[in-house]
Amino acid sequence: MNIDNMAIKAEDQKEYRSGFVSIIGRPNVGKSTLMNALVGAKVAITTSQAGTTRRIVRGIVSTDEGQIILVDTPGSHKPHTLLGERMNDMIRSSLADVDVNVMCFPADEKIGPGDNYLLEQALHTGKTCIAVVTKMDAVSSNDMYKKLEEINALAPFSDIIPVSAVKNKQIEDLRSLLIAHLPVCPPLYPVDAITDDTEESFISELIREAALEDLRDELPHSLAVTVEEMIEEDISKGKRMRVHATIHVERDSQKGIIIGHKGKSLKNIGKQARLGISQLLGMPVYLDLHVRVTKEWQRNPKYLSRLGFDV
Ligand SMILES: Nc1nc2c(ncn2[C@@H]2O[C@H](COP(=O)(O)OP(=O)(O)OP(=O)(O)O)[C@@H](O)[C@H]2O)c(=O)[nH]1
Ligand SMILES: [Mg+2]
Repeated sequence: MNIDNMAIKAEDQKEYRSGFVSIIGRPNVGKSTLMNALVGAKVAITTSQAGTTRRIVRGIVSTDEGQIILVDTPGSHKPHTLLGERMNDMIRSSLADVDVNVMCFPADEKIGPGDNYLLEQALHTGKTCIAVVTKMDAVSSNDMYKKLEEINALAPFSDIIPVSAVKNKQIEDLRSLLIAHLPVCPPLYPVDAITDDTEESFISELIREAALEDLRDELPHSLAVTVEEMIEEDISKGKRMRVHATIHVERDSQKGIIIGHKGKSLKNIGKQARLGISQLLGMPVYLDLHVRVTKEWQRNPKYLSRLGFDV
C-alpha cells in the first residue's frame, strides 16, 4: 500500500466544519470590507457612504478546515421608508438563520443606542455572538485597549477580536475563529465558489458603487440600478460585453445631478463602473447607461419589488 495515500486519508478524517455567519452592525462600520477581506476577493461593494449595502450578499470562504458562508447585511438603522423597513427585516431574518453572529464595532466611533438595539436582537437569538472591532488601524493601541474593555463590559460575547480589513490585520485569525464555532458538517457550497450572487446583480451593484463614490453626499439613498440587457458581441480583438443599464432616481432634479454639466458626471460613473465590470467579466465592456425618474421608488411596494426588494 502507498504510504502517501494513507497520509491523505488521515488528513481527510479531520473534522470539517461548515456553516453560516452573519456580519451585522450600524451603517458604514466596515461590514462589507470585512467580508471581502475574509473571502480574499471583492464580492460586495463598499463605499465611504453609509447605507451602501441594501441586500443580503453571501461570500464564501473555503479552507482545509472548513467553509464559512458569510452573510453581509445592510447597516442597521432607524427606517424612514419602506425600503428601510425591508432592509431591517433582512437583518432580523439573517440573525436567526445563521450559526454565528459577528457584530462589528468601529474602533474609531462611540458605541451608541443603535448598537445596543441591534445587539439585543442578536443576543435574543441565543446564537454565538462574536464582537469584531473594525478599523483597528484608525486608532492607537491605548484607545483600542479601552474599546476592548468597553465591549467586554457590554455583553457576554464569546470572543472579541480587533481587525483591520484594509491592512489585512488579524483576518486570518478571525477566519480560524469563525470556523472553530461552526458545526461539523461537509461543505454546503462548491469549495471554489466565492459568492452566490449573480453576475448581473453584481454588475448593477458596481454601477451603484461608482455612482455613490462620484456623487458623495448628494443623493446616494435615492439611487437604484437595474441591468436591462447584456449581449456578448464579437469585435476585431475577440469578445466584448455590451451592458445596458438604468440608474433610477426619485425626482427630476436628481436626474440633472446624475447627468452633470455636459454629461460629465454620468461619464465618470460609466468610466469607473466599466473598469470594475470588465475586470469581473475578463473582457472589454461597452456600458450604455440611462437615467430614469422612478418617482418615490423607495416607498412604493410595486417599484421595490420590480427593483428586486421583495419581502
Ligand atoms: N481605516 C479603515 N477603514 C475601513 C476599514 N474597513 C472599512 N473601512 C472604510 O469604512 C467605510 C465603510 O466601509 P463598508 O465596508 O462599505 O461599510 P459597511 O458597514 O458595509 O456599510 P453599509 O453597507 O453602508 O452598512 C469605507 O470607506 C471603508 O474603506 C478598515 O479596516 N480600516
Ligand atoms: Mg456594506
